[in-house]
Amino acid sequence: MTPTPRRPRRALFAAVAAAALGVLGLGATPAAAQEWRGWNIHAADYPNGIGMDAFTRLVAERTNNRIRMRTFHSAQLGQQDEAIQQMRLGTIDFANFNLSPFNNLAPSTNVVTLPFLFRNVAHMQAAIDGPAGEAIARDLEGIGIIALSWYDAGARSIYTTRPVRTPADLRGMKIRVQTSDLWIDLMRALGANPTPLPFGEVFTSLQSGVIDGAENNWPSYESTRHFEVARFYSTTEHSNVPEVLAVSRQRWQRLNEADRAILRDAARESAAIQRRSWAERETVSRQRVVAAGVTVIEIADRTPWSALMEPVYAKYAADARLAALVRQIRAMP
Ligand code: BDP
Repeated sequence: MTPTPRRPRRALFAAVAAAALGVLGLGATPAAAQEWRGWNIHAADYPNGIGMDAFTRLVAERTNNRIRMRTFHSAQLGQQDEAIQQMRLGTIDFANFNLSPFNNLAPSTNVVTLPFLFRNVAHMQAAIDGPAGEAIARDLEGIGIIALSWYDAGARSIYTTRPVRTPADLRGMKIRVQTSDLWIDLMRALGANPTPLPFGEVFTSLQSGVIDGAENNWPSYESTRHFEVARFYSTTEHSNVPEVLAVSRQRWQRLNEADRAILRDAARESAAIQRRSWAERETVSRQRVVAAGVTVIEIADRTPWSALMEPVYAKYAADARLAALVRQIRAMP
């Protein structure tokens, strides 16, 4: 049967209009037409991409494809700060973010960014799966972002173009940080010259000498190839800030309770997958950079570093609510 020419055109117009309204967050897109756009800063084969792909697969299976999600890996939808704005506006539907870029927007994220707060990964996980996660989820909801689960991001350490063994070696060096006041103050307290830059600009900035170093975990140091230009990795392990898998509140508000439960479960399962993959990738990444000739400077005693962090705690954990959260985290077994 040949359709009349009018019908498809009208259907096409309706679909385009529905999509446009959906993008603008103005109208309810029919459930059958849901196609969610996801943001990921990392490549698809990074543990976070593996976690996100598990999330979207589980949601598609459990909703019989009513909710189809597509993750745009490798920052195809923009850099981190733009992506956060787009999530808040509802033009990006879901994403995985490190919690540091929320420091200036959601106060409790400062707590889990604080230097030398967590004793180890298990301590960090207990905090983020417990009281810290609850506080952060509330703050994020207030800015239009619904936290569903928490991903690991290991310990962050400083890497540079010249060897750094003590805070004195860092003096005056330009070190890239994420866009966050806490990070700027933290680097300043260590004696460095903090330089906020988007993640995607770090490689060329190291190459051209705009910065002398940056700080990150093993997998990011390796996957971005920063190790090719910053050849010294000092294991300062100064922060264990975790990550969130989140959905835009605009989308969330249009879901019924049953679908919300499906998303929450899928997100939790994806976090378990991400965390397993993370633990493996940390080892592999370290081995890869060492094989590529990077000098690893083991910081055996971190006291000279943590001793300088007093002003950061005084400023970012001073507020009664946040100070109580810090105490609660420290008291965790
Ligand atoms: C990585 C995080 C990523 C951040 C990046 C950074 O996974 O979300 O954007 O660090 O330093 O470890 O910007």
